[in-house]
Amino acid sequence: AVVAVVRWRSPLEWNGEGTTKHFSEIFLGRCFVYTQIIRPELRNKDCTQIMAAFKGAFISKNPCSITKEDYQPLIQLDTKAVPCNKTLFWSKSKDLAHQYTWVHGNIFTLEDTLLGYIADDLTWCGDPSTSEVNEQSCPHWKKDNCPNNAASVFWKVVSQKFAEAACGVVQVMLNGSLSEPFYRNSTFGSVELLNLNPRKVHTLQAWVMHDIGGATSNSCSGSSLNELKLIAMSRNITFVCQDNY
Ligand code: NGD
Repeated sequence: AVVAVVRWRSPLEWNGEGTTKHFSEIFLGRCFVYTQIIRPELRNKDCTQIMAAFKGAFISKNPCSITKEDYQPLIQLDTKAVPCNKTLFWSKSKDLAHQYTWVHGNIFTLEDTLLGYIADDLTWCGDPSTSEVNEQSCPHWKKDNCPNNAASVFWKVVSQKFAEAACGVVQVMLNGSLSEPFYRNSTFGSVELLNLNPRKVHTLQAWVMHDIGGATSNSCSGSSLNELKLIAMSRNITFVCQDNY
């Protein structure tokens, strides 16, 4: 007799939270809100196609071996660039940066663009043994020694594209209540800053914000901002800094 042994391999276990519950519904909901209501000029975008391209990057794959190429089909579906002088980067100041762009209405962070808007605060990963998302656990970007996880690679790819497309004056909001408001290994320091195109971007304007009630400081004249200034200048980009705008 032939005995078939069916081995059911369960998804790998990781130290991070699993894929956000109702991921597909949230993804499609956000995509429709963005393309139908926030930017109706994008109303002809196909959200189902965008989600298929997004999932195609990581579904059924080892969640620690995701590559930038995996996200290329997705990137090619998002074509709308931010107008010149309207790009805002941030580092360790997400909430304030988003409150600012929300109130201002005509300045854009990555999360005010389609893919950033859809993915912000979501968690996702796949598993080689299934074509579903892994809702049990996903690699933790610090605890799992897994730098090429689905989310980190995604943010690297979209941050790079966002920076490459910037033009004119670009702005960055930094957190002056930290000892290193500019941190070279952050996404801003390691991806966005280095992918600004000096032929298109003439000035980098830094806004260094401090906690209200915290110690007053003038971070713009400190060593951390000086490091940023030197990198900008070496790339032929004029650097301007203001504390507590
Ligand atoms: O290595 C990581 C990592 N480091 C920080 N964070 C990380 N997530 C990973 N998967 N892997 C998380 O990203 C952290 O919890 C923050 O919520 C967020 C940004 O980290 P932060 O504050 O250190 O700032 P970064 O300079 O690294 O990145 C912010 C800039 C900003 O101009 C956006 O255009 O880079 C763009 N971005 C990068 C990563 C994530 C945005 C996001 C986002 N919306 O979650």
